[in-house]
Amino acid sequence: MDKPVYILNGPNLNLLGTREPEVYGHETLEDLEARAAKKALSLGMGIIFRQSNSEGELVDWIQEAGREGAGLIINAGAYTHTSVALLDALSSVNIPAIEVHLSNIFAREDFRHHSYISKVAHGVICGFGPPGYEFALEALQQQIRTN
Ligand code: CA2
Repeated sequence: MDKPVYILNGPNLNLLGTREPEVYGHETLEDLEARAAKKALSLGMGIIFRQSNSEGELVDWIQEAGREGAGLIINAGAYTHTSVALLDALSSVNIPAIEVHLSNIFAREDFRHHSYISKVAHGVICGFGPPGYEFALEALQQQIRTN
């Protein structure tokens, strides 16, 4: 696989490991990146791992992934539940996208049960904590191979 897979993380995920460990666990974003990098290496995939608190920056990166990536994994954080802009950006790209959440959003508040981006995601992985990113890499590899 020549092109890298983009792993994009949305607002407040830079705070991982510092607060709310009962919901999001103890791993930091850097730990998560290291975990994803190790898994990607074992699968022979390259990754570009990023986090932003800005919706527009995430839109720019989705467009970049569409031009330069083989696939996309996105944990859009709270924008999952609010952003038509992210839905539109994901709709515009021609690569498979997998939506990931650390927590089980369906076991939480009602407002987290709806995702704008699930409609255009190839699949959704939620509730497994950091290993969810590894599962997503495996799923994405299957998607990329079969397309
Ligand atoms: O479960 C997930 O991965 C979420 O995407 C995380 C978002 C939340 O808004 C979604 O409903 C589900 C929030 C990320 C905030 O992360 C924090 C981490 C540590 C401390 C505070 C926030």
